[in-house]
Amino acid sequence: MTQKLIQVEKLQNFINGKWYEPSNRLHTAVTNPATMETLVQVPLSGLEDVKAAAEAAKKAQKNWALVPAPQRAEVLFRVGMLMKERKETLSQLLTMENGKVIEEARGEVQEGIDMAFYMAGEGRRLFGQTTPSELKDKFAMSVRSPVGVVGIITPWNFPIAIATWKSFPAIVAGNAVVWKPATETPIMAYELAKIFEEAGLPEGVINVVFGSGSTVGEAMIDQEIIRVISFTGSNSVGRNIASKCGERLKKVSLEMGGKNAVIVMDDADLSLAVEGILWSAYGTSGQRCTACSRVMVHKDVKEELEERLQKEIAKLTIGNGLDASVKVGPIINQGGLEKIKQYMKIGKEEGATLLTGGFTLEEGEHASGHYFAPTLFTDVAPSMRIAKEEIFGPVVSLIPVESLEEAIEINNSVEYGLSSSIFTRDVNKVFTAQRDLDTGIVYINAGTTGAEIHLPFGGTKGTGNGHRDSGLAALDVFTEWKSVYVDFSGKLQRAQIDVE
Ligand code: UN1
Repeated sequence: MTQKLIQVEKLQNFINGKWYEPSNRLHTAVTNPATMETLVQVPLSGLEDVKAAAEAAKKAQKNWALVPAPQRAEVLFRVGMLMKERKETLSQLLTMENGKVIEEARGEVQEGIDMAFYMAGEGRRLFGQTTPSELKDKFAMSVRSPVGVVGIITPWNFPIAIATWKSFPAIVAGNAVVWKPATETPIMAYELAKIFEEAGLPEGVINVVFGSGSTVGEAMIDQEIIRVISFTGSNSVGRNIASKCGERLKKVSLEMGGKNAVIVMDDADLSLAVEGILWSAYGTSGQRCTACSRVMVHKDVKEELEERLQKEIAKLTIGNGLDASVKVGPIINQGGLEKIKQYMKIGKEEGATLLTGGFTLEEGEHASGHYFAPTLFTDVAPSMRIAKEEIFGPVVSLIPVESLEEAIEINNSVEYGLSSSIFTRDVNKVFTAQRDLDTGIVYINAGTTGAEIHLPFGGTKGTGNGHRDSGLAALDVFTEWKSVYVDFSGKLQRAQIDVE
C-alpha cells in the first residue's frame, strides 16, 4: 500500500509555484509510527530556502491582494473539491504518517474540507463596518485589509486540519503564506501543496519550507517580510516564539495545549459519560490538544464510573490504525513514548492508584511501533503533577470531588484553559458550568474533543495568547483593520473642532 500511495522518495520544498531540493541538500527520514517503516525523506531546509520563500510570497502577495475576494475564494472552493475527491487517499496517508486510526484520519480530512468551503464562503463576506461620522458630508468605514506575508507553523497531531485552519483564512483575506509543517508529518503538507497548485492558486501565494523549528521556524521569525506568525505546538516552543516576535513587534497567534477535564456529576447519564471520556481521552491515543486527561467525578458515582471505565478500556483494540477494528493507534515517536513512561513513574511516586494500563506494548504485532496501553489513575489529588501537566498520551487521572464548585475550582487551577466538559442532567449546573469553566471551549454532555471549524478554537491562560484559530476569529489574525474616512463636503472639515 505504501508504494502505491506515496509516489516520491524525497519530498521537495514548494517555493514560487515550483518544487526545489533544499539548498543544503539535507534530508531526514519520515517513519510510520505503527510499523517503523520509512515512508519518505523530508528536507531539513535552511535560511536560504526561507528567504527565497519569503521573497516569493512578498512578490505574489501584491497581485493576490488585488484579486477580488470572491475570486480568491473560488480557488478555495476548488481546493475543497479536490480534497473531497481525494479524501480516502489523504486519510490513508495521514494514518500512515501520524498513526491515528483511519476513522479519525477521515474525520480530520473532513475538517479540512469543511474549512475550505467555509472560508471560500467568506470570500463573499469579509464584512467590515460602516459607522456614522461626527461631521456632515463625511462617510466612515472600517475594512479588513490583508497583513501581507504570514508565517504558519503547524503540528504533527493534526497535520492537515490545522494547516487549513491557518492557511485558508490567510489566503482568502489576500495574504501570501510561508508554511513550515512538522517534519514528522510532511506528507499531508506535500499533498495539500499539490492540491493548491492544481486548484490554480497563483505561484508564490503559498510556499512550503520543510525543516526543523530551530532552523526554519527561527528563520521565519527573523524575516522582516513575514508580519504574522501563527503557531500550534508545545507551550515551551510557543513562549520562545512569543518573546522573539515580541522583540520584533511581530503579531503572533499561539495555540499551545491543554489539561482538559470532564466533570461527572452524581446526576449524570453514566453510560454517556463513559463513552465521552473514552472517545476524548483515548482517541488519537490522547495526542490532541483537546484530549481529556482529567476527570473530576462526584464521590457518589466514583466507584461505578471506575468499574465501567475499566470494563470499556479492556475492550479497546490497540494497533495499526489502517486496520478498521483498531481504536487506539501508536504514539508519534520514541520521545513521546518516553515522556508518557516518565509520567507513569511520577504518578506512582506521587501516590496515585493505577487502575489499568501504565505500560508499553512490545510483543507480536506491537513489536515494531510505539504503543502505549490506555491508562487510568484514580484517587489523584489536584496538586499532583499528573493532574496538572500535559502528558500528550492515553492517560487519565480521576479526581474525586464533592460538589460542582469544587470541580470547577480544580478545573480552573491548572496552567491551561483549552477545553472542558460536564455531564449532568441539571440545567442549573449546565449554565453555571458554561459560565464559570475558564476554558475557550466548553461541552455539555459530550467529551472534550470535537470542535467544529466555524467556531473559534483556542483557549485561555497558558493555552494561547488571546487569539483564536478557526471561525471568523481566524480572520482577526490575518487582517488589519483599516479605518477609511471619505469627506465629500468639498472643504477641509476639522474633526473634533468643526462639529457644530
Ligand atoms: C488539536 O488537538 O490541536 O476538537 C486539534 C478537536 C479537533 C481538533 C483538535 N476538532 O478535538
